[in-house]
Amino acid sequence: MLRLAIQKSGRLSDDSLNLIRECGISFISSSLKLKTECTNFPLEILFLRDDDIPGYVADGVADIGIVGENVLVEEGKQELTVEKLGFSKCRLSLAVPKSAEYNSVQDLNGKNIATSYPNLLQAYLQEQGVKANIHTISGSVEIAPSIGLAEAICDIVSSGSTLISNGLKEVERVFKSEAALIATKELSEEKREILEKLLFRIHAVQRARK
Ligand code: PRT
Ligand code: ZN
Repeated sequence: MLRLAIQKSGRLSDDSLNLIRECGISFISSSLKLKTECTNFPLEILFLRDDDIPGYVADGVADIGIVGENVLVEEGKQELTVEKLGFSKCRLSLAVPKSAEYNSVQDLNGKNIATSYPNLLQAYLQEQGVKANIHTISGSVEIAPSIGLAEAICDIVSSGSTLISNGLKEVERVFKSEAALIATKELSEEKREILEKLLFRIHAVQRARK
């Protein structure tokens, strides 16, 4: 039996479960259960916080998982990637108050930037030769400029409407992300075969969607 970790409840959950269902795999899901065994395929599903998924897969507690590349790369676990899945597309962007004068990323030198993605942001700033102070906060990043915590933020953007409603404008795209299938490094022969079967079905679903 192969163990798959997916997000319990959030932006990845529905698309992750739909993908499994479209693969013809049946299971009973209840919002109270943290794991479920599929009835017609050797797969067990664990429901976790998305941030915990790369660690569980790296440690082999789960064999495979579905997680956003933003979380995966932030946690330094991109080597677990098997393939991109094409949903939950978003970007990690820098934004400043819409009234702020902004010409280039160099304007962020010496500024305070609030983010939940300090590693991705640091790598980007370093590449651009910018030295800024990164303030790591776990949520509500968009309010940081209006409460005086930072002059800029670096957060996930999809439609852009959250930035607009908080009086911010997107100025740089730091990282492009989508959901990815990840797998632990050491899979037994038996589990590798199940993964191959699952990938075969995923590819068929993806072809049918095109
Ligand atoms: O509880 P748990 O820790 O599992 O979930 P979470 O709250 O950490 O994550 P969740 O469910 O919000 O997002 C899961 C994953 O979905 C992220 O890691 C991304 O890979 C992906 N994703 C896709 C998004 C978005 N789109 C998105 N729009 N993650 C977050 N957002 C947020 C963003 O943080 C901002 O607050 O939505 C807001 C911006 O949206 P727009 O459309 O207004 O631009
Ligand atoms: Zn999370």
